[in-house]
Amino acid sequence: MSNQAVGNVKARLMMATKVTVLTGAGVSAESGIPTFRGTEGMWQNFRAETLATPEAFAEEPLRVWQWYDWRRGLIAAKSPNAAHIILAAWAKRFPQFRLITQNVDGLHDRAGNHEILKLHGDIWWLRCTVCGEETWDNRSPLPSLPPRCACGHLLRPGVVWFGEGLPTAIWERAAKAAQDCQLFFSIGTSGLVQPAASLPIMAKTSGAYTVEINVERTAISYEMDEVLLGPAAQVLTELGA
Ligand code: BJW
Ligand code: ZN
Repeated sequence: MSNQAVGNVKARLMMATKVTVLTGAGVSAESGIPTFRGTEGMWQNFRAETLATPEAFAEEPLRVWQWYDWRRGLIAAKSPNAAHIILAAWAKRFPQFRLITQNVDGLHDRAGNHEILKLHGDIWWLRCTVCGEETWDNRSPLPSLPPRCACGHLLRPGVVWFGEGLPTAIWERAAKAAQDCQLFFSIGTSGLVQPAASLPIMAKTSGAYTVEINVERTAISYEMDEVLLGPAAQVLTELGA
């Protein structure tokens, strides 16, 4: 990451009024939460592709719930890092700031961001598979697995699995936020999972200056105006709150 590249982005930040940020698992890596892909990308020896699916839950709800309960415990013991904290400061700094996240860990909330566009849901919400009732439950571990709704049926994690559609209203707001900004940041995401990975491209084709922050180049780097290579907490600290 060159000083000139950081200087370019800092100058853009000084001028900007409309900023949109998309985050992925890499933003929480420095909090000690594993990412999904790459060499470190493993959750208790399982890949998301094998457990984060409706088929896996239909076949083995207990096994899927054991994985989520374990992850909830791990996340509960971690704290937001400098990257989360700077993004919370940016929400106050820019007249129009939109935060879109693929993360389900709730660390952006804990850092102080509000109105987060959560594309893939939230691990602290549970949803009934039959009546649809949603409950927020941060008990860790959960008292019994798999958890059940008051109506007696299975609860599932309130997250979006492969093959499931994203919440429509949130997706529409995220697409609008990508299309209506001057500066768009893609931070700590591999850019492999759709439709989230299309947001940086939507921002660019709508005229935004696009910046990627990641420890390595990704599937979407070639589309970005600037690629700042480095850990998100360090790069965002250099860009400043
Ligand atoms: C750092 C760092 C540091 C590390 N600092 N950086 C074929 C082609 C195209 C699309 C498809 C296809 N086949 C199927 C699809 C669709 C599918 C998809 O995209 N699949 C691809 C994998 C091929 N998408 C879907 O199914 C989505 N729904 C959909 O498309 O609906 C329409 C539809 C309906 C019916 C049928 C078909 C389509 C839903 C996707 C849901 C994703 N869910 C998960 C699990 C959420 C719940 C949970 O957590 O358990 O979401 S999967 C997982 O991936 C999770 C993440 O949010 C998501 C994205 O991952 P992310 O955040 O990018 O993490 P990583 O690990 O990939 O990358 C981390 C990055 O950080 C790396 O780049 C590191 O270098 C970097 N890094 N440390 C900065 N310190
Ligand atoms: Zn129910």
